[in-house]
Amino acid sequence: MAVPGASAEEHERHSDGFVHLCNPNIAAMKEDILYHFSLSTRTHDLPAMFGDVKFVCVGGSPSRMKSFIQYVAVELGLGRPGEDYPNICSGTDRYAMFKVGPVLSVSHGMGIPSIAIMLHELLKLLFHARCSGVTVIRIGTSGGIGLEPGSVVITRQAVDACFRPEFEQLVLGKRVTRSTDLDARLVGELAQCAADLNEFPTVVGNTMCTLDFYEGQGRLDGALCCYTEQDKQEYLRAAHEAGVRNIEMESSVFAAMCSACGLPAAVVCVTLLNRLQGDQIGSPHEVLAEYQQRPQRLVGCFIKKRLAGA
Ligand code: R2B
Ligand code: URA
Repeated sequence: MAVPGASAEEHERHSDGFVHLCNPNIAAMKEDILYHFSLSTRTHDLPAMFGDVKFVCVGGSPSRMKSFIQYVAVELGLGRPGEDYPNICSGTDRYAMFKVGPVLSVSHGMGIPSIAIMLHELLKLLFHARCSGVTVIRIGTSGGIGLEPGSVVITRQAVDACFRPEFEQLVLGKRVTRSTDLDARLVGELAQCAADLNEFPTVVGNTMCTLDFYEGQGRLDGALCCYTEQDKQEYLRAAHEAGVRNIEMESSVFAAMCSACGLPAAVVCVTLLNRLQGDQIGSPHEVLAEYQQRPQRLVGCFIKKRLAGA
């Protein structure tokens, strides 16, 4: 079953800037428990806590999302270096969430199932909080194809392991396919920020989203491997031919869910290695730590520019 593209009516509904859940059941619920955030509409005043959110940045690790909020607080003149920000989801260790001013930073763990659970609850949180005009950006790490390690990729299109711009999920035992459209205007704005910053190589390209880090990304160094170096090279070169410049594990469902709920979304990932040259991530810790700050710096610049109305 393919879910067709948005109708004119749906488009109109989406362009009012509010979050539109694609679920008629939610409005009828007396209480909505966001279990994996340890938040609820009964015990928390979500509009008061989150109503002013305009930018949501999501990324894999809790510590990276905490350091992002500390970085962005200083950049926006809303905090001092080293200032501490409490984890809003301290009642659970599934995800971590931090906020400063209009910016929310949330961890999502690794892989499609983990980010999908987080996104269901995040989209409902933004809906219950009556947020409007929210932009969502995933900042993360990836493996590059034919790029110098440390390059940043702004995703034009998230594609699956067959290079299709689709996210497929089994719902009630049937295949449901959703498109993985990302916001073209956001891509342009982020590319402009990268050019203004001029601090690291940045490209716009397709991002392949896989179900696994090892065999799913054609690595030869997992516990299982049923192909040769030549097979791997052919696959990665075919991906490159299809416009793929990096590989990670969350972009497709991220794009599909944000787009379905009417939220402009972008994916900005740094590449930790060039997969045409190897599989192991062997750069020193300090080098990798600096690489991981690159998407943060780019998105920090974007938020600052947006808030300045530029
Ligand atoms: C990038 O890095 C993680 C795997 O190491 C995964 O979450 C991803 O998308
Ligand atoms: N994350 C991935 O998913 N793949 C890589 O190669 C590196 C980081």
